[in-house]
Amino acid sequence: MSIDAVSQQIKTATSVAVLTGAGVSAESGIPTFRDPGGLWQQYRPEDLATPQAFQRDPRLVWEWYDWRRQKIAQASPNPAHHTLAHMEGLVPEFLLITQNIDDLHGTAGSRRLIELHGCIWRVRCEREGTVHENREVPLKTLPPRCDCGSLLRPDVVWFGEPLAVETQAQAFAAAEVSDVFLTVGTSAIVHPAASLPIVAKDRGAFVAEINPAPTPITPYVDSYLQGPAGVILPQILSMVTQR
Ligand code: BJW
Repeated sequence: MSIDAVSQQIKTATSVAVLTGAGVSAESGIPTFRDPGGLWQQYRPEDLATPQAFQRDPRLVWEWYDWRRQKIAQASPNPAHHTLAHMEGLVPEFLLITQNIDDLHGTAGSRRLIELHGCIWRVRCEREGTVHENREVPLKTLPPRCDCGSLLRPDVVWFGEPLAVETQAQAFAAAEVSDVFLTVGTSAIVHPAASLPIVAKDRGAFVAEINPAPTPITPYVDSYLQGPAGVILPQILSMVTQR
């Protein structure tokens, strides 16, 4: 099915939910995880994105996050982020569910937004569990510490950790009631996020995928639009806003 068909579905929808992944920020110069040259080709997730890795070597983990913070700080939202920010005003019920921690959707103006895997600009005290914003780039002290003396960690979700209960519930509730569900720039292999399009499809939503490469869910979607999000999403928006 074509861009036109997806646009028509959005035009008549009451409820639209969108799941985004690292591919949405690729055109802003932020590396993805699993593409050729992606982060997981250079680094092992076991060394950098698990609670065990942080316990073993908090400095190493923070050096990696500090490097990523520097890259993200220099990046700007691209047409995919801007289009999704615009789209939330066109549909009665809209929720943008991102796996990205870079806050580029927020910077682009998205407000009906949930960050499933946390945010790189927040830190959490290991002892007290308190969370606060920290945008210092680069960080002066590695690893950073809380006023209480305990280690601070990035407020992100690592492998083997549960997602925030309320955030996950909101995402699944939106998938269940959506008329249209878009999955954009994600390899759709990390759960529970990867279950969202399947849940939406099972509940009767029209599911469309935007990605230059097919993923494990491509055979199940109603429309696979092959290409970069920064090109395809603006084309969809332009058709949705056409009289
Ligand atoms: C473009 C493009 C362009 C390129 N335009 N597109 C069920 C089955 C099997 C395993 C599990 C399961 N349930 C849970 C698990 C275990 C695990 C998991 O899913 N493992 C899989 C690898 C198999 N899940 C977890 O551990 C999760 N926790 C959990 O389930 O807890 C349960 C629990 C309950 C109670 C107690 C304890 C536990 C947590 C997952 C956390 C993921 N964390 C990371 C890193 C942290 C954040 C960070 O530092 O950034 O999150 S991993 C990494 O993968 C990151 C991403 O958010 C996530 C998803 O990746 P994404 O976004 O899809 O990126 P890529 O690179 O994979 O794909 C990019 C795509 O873009 C590609 O398809 C390109 O083609 C495309 N693209 N350019 C559009 N221009």
